[in-house]
Amino acid sequence: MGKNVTQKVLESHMVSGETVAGKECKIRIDQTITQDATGTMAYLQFEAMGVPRVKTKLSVSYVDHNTLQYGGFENADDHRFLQTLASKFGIYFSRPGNGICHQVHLERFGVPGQTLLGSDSHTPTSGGLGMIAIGAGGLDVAVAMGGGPFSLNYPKVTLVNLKGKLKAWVSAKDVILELLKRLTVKGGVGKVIEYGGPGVASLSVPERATITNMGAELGATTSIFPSDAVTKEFLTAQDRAGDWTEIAADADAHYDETIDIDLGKVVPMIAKPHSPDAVCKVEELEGMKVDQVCIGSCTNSSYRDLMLTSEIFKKGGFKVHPEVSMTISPGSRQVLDMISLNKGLSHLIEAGARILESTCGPCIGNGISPPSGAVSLRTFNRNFEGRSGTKDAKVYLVSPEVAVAAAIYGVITDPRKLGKYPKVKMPAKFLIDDSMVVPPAKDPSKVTISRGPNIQPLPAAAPLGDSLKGKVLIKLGNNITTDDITPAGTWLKYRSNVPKYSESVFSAIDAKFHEKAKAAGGGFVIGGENYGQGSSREHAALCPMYLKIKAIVAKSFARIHKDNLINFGILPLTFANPADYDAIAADDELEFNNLKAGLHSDTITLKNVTKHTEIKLKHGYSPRQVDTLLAGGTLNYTTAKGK
Ligand code: MIC
Ligand code: SF4
Repeated sequence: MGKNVTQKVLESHMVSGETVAGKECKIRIDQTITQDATGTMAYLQFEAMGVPRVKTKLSVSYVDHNTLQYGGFENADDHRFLQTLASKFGIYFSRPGNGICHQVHLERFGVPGQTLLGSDSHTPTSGGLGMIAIGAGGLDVAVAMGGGPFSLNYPKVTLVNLKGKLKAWVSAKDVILELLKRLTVKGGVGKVIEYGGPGVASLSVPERATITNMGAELGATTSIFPSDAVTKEFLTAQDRAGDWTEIAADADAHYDETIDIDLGKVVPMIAKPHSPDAVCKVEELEGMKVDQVCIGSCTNSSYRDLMLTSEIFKKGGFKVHPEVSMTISPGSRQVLDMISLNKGLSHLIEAGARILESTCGPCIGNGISPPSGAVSLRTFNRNFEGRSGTKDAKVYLVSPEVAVAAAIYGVITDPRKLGKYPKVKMPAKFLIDDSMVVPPAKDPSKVTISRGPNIQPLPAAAPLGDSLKGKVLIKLGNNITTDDITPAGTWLKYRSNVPKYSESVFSAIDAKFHEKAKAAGGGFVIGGENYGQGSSREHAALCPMYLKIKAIVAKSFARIHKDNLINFGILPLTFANPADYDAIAADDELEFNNLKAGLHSDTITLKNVTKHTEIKLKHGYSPRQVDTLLAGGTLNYTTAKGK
């Protein structure tokens, strides 16, 4: 039988394991990326491994999250640490201002057919180029930089069969919002979403990247497009024609499931607060007053997106509505430079838009928090409650077309009412200037790593005993995000300081959580479905580990977070019978006995001492994961194995 694109790339990188969906396998990683908010921990872990130079084909350390460097020395110190460390260990360093890691990587480094592992959940953006690009915790990325393989459950492959062509005022964002509506934030778990069919050829690489980027919101392992003539054209325009290879699914390729989307039938869509899958048609919300519009983020900040925005303002002679605050963050310095040279930027400034740096900015709650109770329309990928920095803000996710229409009229407006749709041509040649990417030092012995006081040593986990006892410190509902566990925004500057950052754990839900956990000497957390969705930040495991949380019992887990918990020696356990979720309350005293036997057999019995009941739990760990947990996490496990 023929192979699909996913199988072709995965199987050419297979190190061990079976190509059977759900079974653990190991793949070789060609490239890695990190960003500053996850990078410091990843590199501290890499350093602890004692490998003198990275063993990948290419590793890039980006600074794009905390570029404002506000309120003190912390971020700037972190950036100095990252730059010196990159230089010493053979890593390229993309300086603050060069752009958002995923956009820059797509433009300048991604290679069709290769594998990419990144310490950011939107790493699948490069799937738009035909890469298998996976988001993971920093520790997994550190292992890959050291030449170790990446372990994952071999995925099911879903074909999204595209036919037809998008109509005017409808764009790639609407396609992925349509999929989120159909599949929900759990719909992609354990799967690679592969795009195929005759409609693929009508989408440019940046449009494909908008779609693969938000595959992260489906919970998918990754998303991928074939590498075709459109890919070749894009790479040629980036002066990288030599990086292109064709990757197409065989005519008789097998897929585990197929979803059909007629691009011609997709209409402008919008995700309502507070979940990327709360999607409806824009026309259903027309007329709602809008206070803020933000265009940017790794989802929608390409040359095409910004030129389109600019052209809409220019052609219609429109201005930003006086009651709307509109911001634009270009995805990369290349985008910013190009729109400034062709005057696209001037039209945005003339229209009244506020121009921000080429960085994540408001997407991660770094500034531009909306006013109380405000409605904010953003071209971003996440609208979790409080992520914008304003707890009661109502954030909606939209395409650039829908964003501009709202910025002009001050109310949610179907963009199809804006008249003639401007055409943005992809440039035949992009402006190439890699001078803000610093290559590593030729002589590493001359580089001293700079460490400011914000860089605190990594906390260590203890090996797992045979029994655990403690209280339920908090009981939570479904779809708890890693933003809920370890928030970003004003806490971001403590990403390199785990003792301080642990004070943020669950702070938006229970401000006293960390004090309670410390007073109890640790304990347990109960969660619902899809616990730990969203960001890949391993701090959502590291900080609870620091607070001595020993196990999380939930109905189900998001992939990256489950791996992060195991990496840091916390047991992610699921209810054998999900109804047992109701049999545990906050403050109940729990006991786990015979853990070692249970870990080897996939059945663990939990005693609810308070309620005098017993509950059966499952875990589904691979033998490697069992050994990792017994050792107290990946660092202990690899040290013990002498790796
Ligand atoms: C995000 O979009 O939530 C982030 C910030 O990029 C995270 C990484 C982080 O928390 O540092 C992600 O997506 O993994
Ligand atoms: Fe940055 Fe937002 Fe993309 Fe995360 S989702 S990498 S914060 S732009």
